[in-house]
Amino acid sequence: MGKSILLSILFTSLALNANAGDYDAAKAISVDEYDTLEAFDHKRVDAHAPIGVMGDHLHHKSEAMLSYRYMAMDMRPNYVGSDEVTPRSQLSRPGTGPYQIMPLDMQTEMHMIGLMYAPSDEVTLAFMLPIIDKTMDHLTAMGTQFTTATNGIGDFKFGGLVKLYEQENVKGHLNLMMSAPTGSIEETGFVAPAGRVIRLPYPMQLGSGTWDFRPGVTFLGQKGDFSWGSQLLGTVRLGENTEDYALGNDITGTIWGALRLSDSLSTSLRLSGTSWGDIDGRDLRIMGPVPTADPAIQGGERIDLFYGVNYLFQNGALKGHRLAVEAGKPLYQDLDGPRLGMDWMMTVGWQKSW
Ligand SMILES: [Cu+2]
Repeated sequence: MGKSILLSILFTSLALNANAGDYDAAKAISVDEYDTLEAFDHKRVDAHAPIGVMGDHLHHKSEAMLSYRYMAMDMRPNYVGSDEVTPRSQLSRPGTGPYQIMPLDMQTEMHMIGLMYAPSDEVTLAFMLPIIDKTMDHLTAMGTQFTTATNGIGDFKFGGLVKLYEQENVKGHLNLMMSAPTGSIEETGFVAPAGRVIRLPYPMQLGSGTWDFRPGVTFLGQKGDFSWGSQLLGTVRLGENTEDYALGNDITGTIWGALRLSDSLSTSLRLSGTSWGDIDGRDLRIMGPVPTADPAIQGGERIDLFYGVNYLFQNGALKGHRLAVEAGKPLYQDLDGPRLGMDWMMTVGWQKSW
């Protein structure tokens, strides 16, 4: 069931984008009908997507925007397929089963600094630098617990958003982003059962280690106090990293609708479906009787539902500043596993353009 919903989200965001591309055909409809459509308003509060969506809008020539996002997520419990499993049910004594250590939960916090600049009306350049903080708690077969933590900069993203078309109240663009391997993939930590400092498993590393291409297509529309959008975005790993592996490719489709409650305030609902692959290759320094060290069980798919609020200051010293928050929970997840599933995600952001 979950798989068919995931496929329909991916398909719908693709179909909406493809349809939007055919918008020229709308010129065939009567001028009267056309006149009822107002031009897309780039300044209204819901002209920006829910804050959890990246690369959602273009800027006009010579405009720049600075943004800051704080993102937090909590992962728990463990899943095998779409079933929750207890850590204890997966643990066994050495020699009698694969896992003597199981993750209990994981917290990720990210500070994301973004810069956008439009050299023309057709192209907006975008740059993003994440600073990441990760913590994971574990249970051992002996019944003891221990925690590992990593922090530092993640992978620097850069590229362009290229206008496809803009027709009355509907517009679309291509996302052509790259991710540079600036995040560390050599993070270590003291692992109590090993009794020493070792390289930490894949989910605790800060970057992919590879150059990644992140292509996508985004579509936005407005009508009256309602607005909507969709985005299809993928990650393609270009080669292998220095430790002889590549994280799985991924694809995310998302669709949202927003309601403008006033000039300052809008609220949104968003559905997102993601599918990502297993790790290709393996880091020989990442070992251990723990599922996070097995490259072949890291893939999965998930459907998330988000609720968001956008606020745009209309007066005073903060006029033109945007604040937004979005929080979400999975509706469904199917993980190769045993692997920690998502519990909740949240993004708070600030944006200002000049
Ligand atoms: Cu912007």
